Amino acid sequence: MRVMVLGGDGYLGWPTVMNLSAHGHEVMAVDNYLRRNLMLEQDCGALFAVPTLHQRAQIWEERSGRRVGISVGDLADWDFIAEIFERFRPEAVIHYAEQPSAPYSMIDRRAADLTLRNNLGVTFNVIHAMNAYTPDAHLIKLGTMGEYGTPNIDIEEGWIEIAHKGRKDKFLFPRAAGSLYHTTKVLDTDLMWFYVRVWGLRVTDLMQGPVYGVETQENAGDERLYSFLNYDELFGTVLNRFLVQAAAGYPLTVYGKGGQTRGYLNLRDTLQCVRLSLENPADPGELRIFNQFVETFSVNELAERVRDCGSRFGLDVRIRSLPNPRKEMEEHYYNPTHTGLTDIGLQPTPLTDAIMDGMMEVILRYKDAIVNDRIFRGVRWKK
Ligand code: USQ
Repeated sequence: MRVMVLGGDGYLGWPTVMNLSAHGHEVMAVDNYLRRNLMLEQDCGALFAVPTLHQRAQIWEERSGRRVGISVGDLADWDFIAEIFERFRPEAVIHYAEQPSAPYSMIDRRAADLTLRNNLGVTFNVIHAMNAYTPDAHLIKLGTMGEYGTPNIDIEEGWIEIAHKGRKDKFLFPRAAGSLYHTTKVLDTDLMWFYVRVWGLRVTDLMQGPVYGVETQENAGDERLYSFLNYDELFGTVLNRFLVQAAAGYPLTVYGKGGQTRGYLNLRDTLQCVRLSLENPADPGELRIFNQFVETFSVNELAERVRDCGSRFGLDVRIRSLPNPRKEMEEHYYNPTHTGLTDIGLQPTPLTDAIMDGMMEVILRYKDAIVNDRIFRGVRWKK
């Protein structure tokens, strides 16, 4: 298929570009380097330098013999997005092109404004570009499990049937996001649901949990094709952060009581989920929602697993509870359904000791590049 990957430079975007290319799809990666620029602006460099998109495409072509298209520009700009849609005419669009950090969105008014405008503005333009140029194409949009929050009932896969005063209907599962970033994903879902109803678009919305990992089938052994490995408070996800903290001898930064439970998945499984969604598309007029994670852990459980991993490498890993800079429940019920992706073929990659040790080996190679000051700065949800 002809597939456009929006946000093709990101932590998930670039591995997706290579994965789809390796599976024979014709891929165009689009990005405006927003994440790179925010990392520069906030002094949040990743653990190792990552080549530009054009350089990555060239390295990928040398390695695989496959060519991917690159387009650098801002998808919030209608002229730019209209031009690339008209030229490439995608059969499917994978939309990752959003400011992805919850803490970034909570820094101040300016960061919140950028997050809101960018995320909603891009989703809005993508919907309009698809309707104008490729109305039959399939939109695969990255949402987040954080759209649901942590309700005291089981979380269904996107939808819930409600019986009320003797009548029944199906609704989007109630949302209660925990940051402005997560709230933009809720608004994205509503925007897409509206246009699915009125224009009959076909959409898959992936409610993804925090991702960990760096090596995939396509980049194994070639560090030039690795994804960003962020360990800073803004752009690093918790397990990646804890492994880097362990390598640096920095006590693991458990926020509050550490009972916060989320659904996690390996980067390799993100690639499977996105490709399976692509190859088994939603129907026209359907908003299909999958809960995209493999297993749940509390922050305390992850910290203990990282401490055990560290001891296998002779590291003395300490765990420290910090006052929680976020506003979130630290002890709660959490039982989300997640059968949709396994039904279409996901083969989960659980978090084994071997997987953790593989990540630790990569991180230890770059141990000297870790800047401790980047690890914690305490962006508070409420000032
Ligand atoms: N946490 C700590 N210590 C840390 C970092 C995080 O205790 O040093 C805790 C957080 O308070 C939270 C949990 O670990 O309870 C997960 O935090 P995270 O930073 O890994 O994840 P989050 O900010 O929720 O965002 C990440 C991605 C985001 C995605 C989301 C899925 O950055 O793009 O949407 O995971 S979910 O968490 O299910 O909403």
